Formats: sequence, structure tokens, C-alpha cells
Amino acid sequence: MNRERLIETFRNIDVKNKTAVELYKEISSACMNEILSEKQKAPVRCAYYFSVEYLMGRMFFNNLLALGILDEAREIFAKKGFDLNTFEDVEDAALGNGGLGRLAACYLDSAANLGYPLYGFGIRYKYGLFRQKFVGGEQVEEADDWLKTWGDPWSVRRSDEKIEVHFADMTVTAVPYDMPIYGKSVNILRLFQAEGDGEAEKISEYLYPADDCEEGKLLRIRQEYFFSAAAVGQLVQKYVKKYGKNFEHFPEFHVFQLNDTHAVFAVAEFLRLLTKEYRLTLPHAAEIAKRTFNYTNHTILPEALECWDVTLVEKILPEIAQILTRLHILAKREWDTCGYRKAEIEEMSIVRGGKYSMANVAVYISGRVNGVAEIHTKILKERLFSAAYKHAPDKLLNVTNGVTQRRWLLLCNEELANFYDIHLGHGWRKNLQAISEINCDDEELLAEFAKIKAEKKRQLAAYIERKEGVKLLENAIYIAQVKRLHEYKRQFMTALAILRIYFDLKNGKLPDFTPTVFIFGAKAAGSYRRAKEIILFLNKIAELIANDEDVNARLQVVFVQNYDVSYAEKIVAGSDVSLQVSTAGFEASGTGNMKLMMNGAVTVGTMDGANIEIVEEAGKENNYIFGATVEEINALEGVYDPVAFAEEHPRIKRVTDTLTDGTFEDKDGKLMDLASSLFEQTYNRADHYYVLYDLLPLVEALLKVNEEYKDKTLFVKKQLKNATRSAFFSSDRAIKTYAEKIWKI
Ligand code: 26V
Repeated sequence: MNRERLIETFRNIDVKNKTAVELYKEISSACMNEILSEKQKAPVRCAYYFSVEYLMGRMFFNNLLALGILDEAREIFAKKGFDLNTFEDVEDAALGNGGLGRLAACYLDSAANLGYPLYGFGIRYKYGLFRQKFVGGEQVEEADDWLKTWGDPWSVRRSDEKIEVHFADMTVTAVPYDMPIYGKSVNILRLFQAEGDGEAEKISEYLYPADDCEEGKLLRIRQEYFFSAAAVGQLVQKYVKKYGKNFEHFPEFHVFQLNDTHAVFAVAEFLRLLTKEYRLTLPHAAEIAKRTFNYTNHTILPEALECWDVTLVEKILPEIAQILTRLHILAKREWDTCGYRKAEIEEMSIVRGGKYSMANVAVYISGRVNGVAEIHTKILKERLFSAAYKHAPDKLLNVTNGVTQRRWLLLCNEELANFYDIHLGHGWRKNLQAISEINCDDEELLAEFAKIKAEKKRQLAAYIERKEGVKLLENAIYIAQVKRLHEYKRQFMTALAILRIYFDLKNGKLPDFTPTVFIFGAKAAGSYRRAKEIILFLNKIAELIANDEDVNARLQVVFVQNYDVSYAEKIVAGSDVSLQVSTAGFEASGTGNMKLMMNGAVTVGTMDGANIEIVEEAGKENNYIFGATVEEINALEGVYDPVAFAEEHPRIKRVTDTLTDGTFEDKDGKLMDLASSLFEQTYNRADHYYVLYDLLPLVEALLKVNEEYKDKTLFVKKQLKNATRSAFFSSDRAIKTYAEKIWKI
């Protein structure tokens, strides 16, 4: 890219009489011209990332930063009287749900910056994850028409590379949109848009359509097959054109990474092409697939492990169903001859109870299967994939997640980045490990860091005031819990802990309480009733506290609307404390925990997911670990009785009673339903996630934070320790591990 030329173009852009949208498109396409002019030598061996989610967030600032012209661009346009921050209104590309989608985006960023050839494949949804509003404290969902106002100047439509995807009842055209990912190499995220008659276009309309009915399930299957088949189809076509029909060498040039099971149809399509079009035998094709595919598991929640009814797949993809069933037989035969036990074969089977287990397809065919944090991988080895692990121990490995410091430090916390520049020089920007050289005992550094944190808190407060119309308490501790809303993440437990603190404040039991603000951000899946009830409960608590003169100068709760990547950038930089309180064993890794740590938040958390590794790096003494461990949770199974437990602990009962005693208006019984999730067997056992069991330890941990925060130097030291010990959680480290251990690129 030619920097001078781009700057010259910027200088020549006339800002007068142009709308912000026009300028956005003009500046963006000037950058795109430079990016696309970069001639790349196609590397021999490439890695391909298959994911239904990519949470790219806003591309503008990220790309200008990557091009190394963000500061200069700001200056040039400021002189013309145009503030680039206007583009903070540009909608996020929110083609994902949460951690899994954001991880994909971080990995693309790291791979490009390190110069690894990693190409992403996915779906170009017309509507991203819904926009969230609160009406009367309840979540209301609106379609996220992300292309409507600002368009998508960061992608190029490639009609010349479209490909047809066939279903029994329709043929769909997959049209690629390529988004260059700029770094040391220019990689590409290729998202396919579905085009064709009638129902065809529905395939790329929505992210995660509700799949609680047959129609929804069919649509999900179509989506998954659609992009997987388009990607595999193109790569196989290109290979044949270049190297002919001998597929022996295919794995030398391609390595596929399945981001969870959503793209497992890629396996079936690959086998279908090789057997039906190119006449290989299934065992031979499977052997080539085994050298090509790898799989990352991102959750052990049974309800999130995909299984598709054989009959549904047969209905719209008969050849694919046939391949999967034949693969099932092939795998069984293989296991039989290798002396696997019957129970093991049952556990690993591709067809189970009339359904295809997509995880089992992935595990069978993949060369390497990985978990995303040490504890998660251990659980995969011991529980979920124990039979596979027993017979092929080398197949399973851990790659702890990471986040890109370019977005989650350089971009969202310029002040902290400057601090590192001043004290370390610029070297840390290429090698994050260098930040661990900051001396956390140096009082001057501590004072500087404290100032930065205060400034980021001020910025966050200003942002929240603009977005939500709520003024945050000043001189307060900012505690953030930002993540998807799910029962296992236990936002509900935090809600009850806040109520406990509220009552203690009212009773005068906490005379020296440091003012505290709890900041929540989360979307609840549209069909997830309980998650929505938890949002409502938290909003009601926020209101109760805000209207109570006795406490509202010391305690505040704000649940921000439409939490997304851009909101996250503000919150992770401006928080003192990171809440990571999942039931031990349930959070595969978490990545928000890493982003907050990188910006100097201390963790109040359970020994779960990557929290364990976070406190290993930053020191347990610099964080607030509480609650039951995995072993303790396992031991409680079948023994724990939440009804008796609440009776024994009046401090718990006092707060759970608020769900049913009229503290809050509850005309339609939503809070009542939340209470029943604690005390009755519903779709899960009573208090399945041990909310009550860990509640008082959480309150204690929060009060300890509150106490220790008073000693500013001590607390800031803990924060700086966390920030400067976060290098391990860079996605650069994670991507290097994938590249070296799995992809061999
Ligand atoms: C999906 C679903 C869909 C059906 C309803 C219940 C449910 C629950 C969870 C999920 C998420 C599945 C995969 C996922 O997003 N996992 C997240 O991946 C992150 C990146 O590895 C990781 O940091 C998070 O801990 C993990 O939850």
C-alpha cells in the first residue's frame, strides 16, 4: 500500500456539501483501493476457517489503524472541519452472537498481522444479531438492517466467483462478498450471500433463526450446508483445475478449521464431491478428509451440541444424508476392528437415536480436536470425548483463546497504549509480551495508570449518558458483567448479590461502603424466556435502587441497551472490575474476561474457563476468586437441595423472597418463574447452576473489593498487574499455536 498516495487522496477529499454517509463511503473506498492494490503471492498451503459467526464490529477505525494512518486521517479531516468520530455512529457488522463469533474476528486479525494465510468462510446475513431496546425493562428485538444506512464499503462483491448449491427442492446461488483483512498479509473473509428464486434468499437472511420447529430446523440445516458446500465446492474446483483429480495432495495445500459444529456439513460435502464426482471410494475420501479437517469445540452444554434428525437431512439433502450414514457404518467398522468397547462406540457414534451427532462427525474426521481453555480441554478429555481421547490421545489438545490487542487495547484504550509507548518504546506493539516489563511497584507509574483508568471511566460514563440517558455515579467503582445472557453465566446470581448489598446498605450494615456502579450488557436469545426474565429482573432492581434516596448515592445498576462490539470497546476500557461468575465447568473459556484484564480490570470470578489461567498469570492475590470448584460442583450433584439451602440461610432467603413477595410488580408472573427456576424442577433441576450455593461467597468477594478499593495504591497495583500480565491472552499467541501445532502453515 502506498501511504503517501492515500494521504494525498485524503487531502483531496472535499468535505463540503457532503453527508457523513457520503464521506464514510468515500474515505473507506479510498482505503479499499490501497488495500486491494496490494499484490499478494498466493501461498502454497493455506488454512481455512469455517464459521457461521463473525462479529467484526466496526471496520473503519480498525482498518485505518491497520493501515497506520488513523492519527493522520483524524488530523487531515479535522483541519477540514470534519470529525472522524462521527463514524462512531456507523453500525457494527454484528454477524455473530457472542464469544465464538468475536473469536473468529480476533483470529482473522491476528493471522493477517502475523502474516499467516488464513481465510475465513461464512454467511453474509442480511440482518445481523437483533438490535435490543428495553421497554418497561423488557427486551424488545428489532431487525438489524446493518447495510441500510452506511452500506458495506469494506467488502467487494465477487459475482465472477459465484457457485451453485443444490438442495432436493431448490438450487441457490452463493455469491461471495470478500472483506480484505489487512496486516502483514492481506487475507480475506469470504461471506456468501444466498440468491435465487422464492425461498432461496431466506437462507442468508437471519443469523440463528429460531429452531424450535421443523421449519426453523430446516432453515438452519440449509444455512450450514449452504456456506460449507459453497466453500468446499470452490476449493475443490480450484484444486482440480490446478492439480488434476489426484486428491492425495489436497491436504498438503489445505487445512480446514471447523469453528464449532456449525460447518460440519463441509465434511459431508467434501466426501460427497470426492466419491460422487471424482469416484474415490468412501474410505479413501475419508482418509483424505482426516488429513484436512480439524475441529474446535466451544461448549459442553448438551442443549448446544448440534444433532440433526436423519429424516430432516434426508428430506432436503438426500445425498448428504446417505454419506453421513455410510460414514457412520465405516467408523463403526473401524472401531470394531480396533477393539473399542460397545459403550465407547455408542458414545462416539455418528448416528444416535435417529439423529446425526455433528460433534461426533467432527471428532471422527478431524486430525486435531481442541478445547479453548485448559479446564475446558480437560473436561473434553474426561467427559465429552473421553472414548476418542482414550484411543487417540494425541488427537485432543488445548489452545486457550485469545483476543486481539489491536482492537482491545490499541483502538479502545489509546491512553494505555501511549503509556506503554512512553515507558517501553514501541516494541511492545509487535510483541505484547514486553508489557510484562512494566514495574508495578513504581509509584509514579501507578499514579499514571490510575489517571488513565479515571479518564477511561469518565469517557465510559459520558458514553452511557449519551446512549442511555443515565448519569453514572462519579468516584465509584465500576463493575462490569458483559456477555451473552445465559443461566450458566449467572447474571441472575449477580442480581441477587446486588439486592443483598442493597438491603445491607439500608440496614446500615455497610457504613463505609464505597459507591459502586454495576454495568450490565447482554442480549438474550429471542426464544430464551428465562434469559429475558433475568434482564427484566435486573432492570427492576436498577429502578428500585435509583428511586431509593437512602442508597442511590452509593449504589447504582445500569443495564445498557444493545450491547455490541462497539459498546464493549468502551466498557472494557472503563471498568475497574470484571465479573466472570459462571458455574464452574460451564464456561468453555470466556474472552471478555481477557479484554477486561488487558485494560486493567481485576476479576471477580469462579475457577472456570480462562479465569483459571488469568489468575495464574496475574496472581490470585491480585484477583477475587470465589465459589465452588468443578470438583465441588460435581460432588453436589444429587445432594444439593436449594430449598433447604435457602431455609438455612436467611440472608439468601431475604433476597429470593423479593421475587414473589410484591417487592416488584409482577403481573404476568415472570419473576415468579425465575423463582421457580431456583426452587422447582422445571426443564432443569432446581437451581441447576448453583446460583444460591455461590451467592453469599459472591457477596463476600464484592465486599472485599469494596473494602480494598479504598486503598487506592494497593488496588491500582492489582489493576496494573492484571493489565501487564495479559500478554498470554493475545490472539497472536493463540494463532501461533494453531499455526504451529495444527495447521502447519
Ligand atoms: C449456543 C446455544 C444455542 C442453543 C441454546 C443454548 C446455547 C448455549 C450456548 C451456545 C454457545 C455455543 C458456542 C459458544 O458461543 N461458545 C463460546 O465460545 C467462546 C469462544 O471460544 C468461549 O469463550 C465461551 O466460553 C463459549 O461460551
